[in-house]
Amino acid sequence: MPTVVEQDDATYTTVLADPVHFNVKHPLYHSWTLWYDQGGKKTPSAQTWSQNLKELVTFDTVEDFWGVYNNIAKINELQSGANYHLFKKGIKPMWEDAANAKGGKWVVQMPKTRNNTEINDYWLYTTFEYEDEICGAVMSTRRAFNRIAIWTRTCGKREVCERIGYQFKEALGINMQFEFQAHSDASKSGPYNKDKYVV
Ligand code: MGP
Repeated sequence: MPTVVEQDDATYTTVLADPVHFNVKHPLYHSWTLWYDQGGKKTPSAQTWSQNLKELVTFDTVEDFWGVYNNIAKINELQSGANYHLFKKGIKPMWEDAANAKGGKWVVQMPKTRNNTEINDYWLYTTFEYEDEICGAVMSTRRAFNRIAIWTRTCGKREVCERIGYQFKEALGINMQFEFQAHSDASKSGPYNKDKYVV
């Protein structure tokens, strides 16, 4: 029997009550766009790399998030080298985008387990106090490991940055080292460690 919430003269059926015929949606604070790239060449040119980025879908409600999540290939089903990028609408998942240019990323890299399914749910746990600082998240699968990264807007504010790192680590509940790397360093070849924080 579906749970129906009655309010004034309107009748609302939630997704929990009836996953097919629900008529009310819960807005998210932001619209989010999901992008995909299948990886490949070791050091692609910026042009080749961005041409491989595919914009998949944009959503702005809880129900539409679940619709997407339940219908896309799970991360452990993607070919090695592939990445999902979930970014606030309007921010491209690349260093060059103005929102990312002065930012960086918190990264954790996990060896693949035998059933390799834990990675599929990690992005459900990534909510933050400094919400404005968050640009997006990248989930990556490689031959021997999976990786999740949270991209932030500004890398100069050490305190805020570390707070995000701690929250990210707490949310995932993984007892490993999480590292922060500035995009300006990631985009250079050779040694880097300018804005590198660790939690
Ligand atoms: P990656 O996938 O972030 O690194 O970037 P990874 O996983 O260490 O390397 P992989 O070879 O195992 O995939 C891989 C390469 O993609 C980089 O060296 C760049 O050539 C290119 N690339 C990645 N990003 C996020 C960007 C970007 O934002 N802009 C541009 N121009 N190139 C990028």
